[in-house]
Amino acid sequence: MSQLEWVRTRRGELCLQGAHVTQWRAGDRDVLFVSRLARFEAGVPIRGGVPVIFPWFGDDPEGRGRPAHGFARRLRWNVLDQGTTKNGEERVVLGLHDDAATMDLWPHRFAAQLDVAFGDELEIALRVENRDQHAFRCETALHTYFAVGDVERVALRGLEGAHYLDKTDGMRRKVQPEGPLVFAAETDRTYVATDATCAIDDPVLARTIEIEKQHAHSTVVWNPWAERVKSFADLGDDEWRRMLCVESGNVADDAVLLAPGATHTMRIVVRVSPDEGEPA
Ligand code: TA6
Repeated sequence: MSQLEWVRTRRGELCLQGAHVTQWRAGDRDVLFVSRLARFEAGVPIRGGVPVIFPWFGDDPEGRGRPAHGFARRLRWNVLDQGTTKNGEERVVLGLHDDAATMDLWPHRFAAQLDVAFGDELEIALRVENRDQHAFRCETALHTYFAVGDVERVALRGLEGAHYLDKTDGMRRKVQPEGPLVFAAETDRTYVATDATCAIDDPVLARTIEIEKQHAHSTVVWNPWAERVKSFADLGDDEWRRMLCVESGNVADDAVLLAPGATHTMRIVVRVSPDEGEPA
């Protein structure tokens, strides 16, 4: 089994496969969830952290059996740059471009770049460039798994009034009522046309995780809950309670159409309060 390659910094770490951030600490506490059953094997997406989703979100839109959530999270990205910014953030820049294998799956020339800054905040930017002679449409997302004390006790703010596609109800279009989103069952919703900052209020861990989006108009909210979690070999049956996916990107109605030579960059900035600063 080929060993995966990692970049480890003082505040976080990422795997070159998938340019996959698997750890970021605010103070001395982890903010991201990674399953204890995650498989760290070549070609297998890591269950947790921040999977990079490109060029499609969800199941193969053409129904040809291509990998769910695209191929970017299964491939090895290259480190293009690494260093510490003047603000003391540890920055890693990774790149992926088309090759024969990706062309077989998706017949478009592209270059993708992920720019990660581990600091008092976690900043991740995903840039896609159309390197082809024709336009293409793609979906991009940062499928972030957040660690929570108990998903039945958290509240998610920011999506009030937004329209969403409910995957647990045949992708029916609905409108999020006023008030925070609370969780009592399997939840799998794609909110569209909203660039609102979201916030997870977690009374058990006594913290709020804020997810600011830039040029990302979709938020996907997912928790498999107690039954569906059993269908995931790389998730413990009890782990649904300690995770919540709040995923930022441009999917469904918000998919990105890129002309030849055009680029699109989406970004998230994750903050945790109360500010726990550097560990003593
Ligand atoms: O983002 C939510 C979702 O699309 C769920 O429907 C579920 O399939 C989840 O992603 C995990 O997908 P994965 O391919 O990583 O097992």
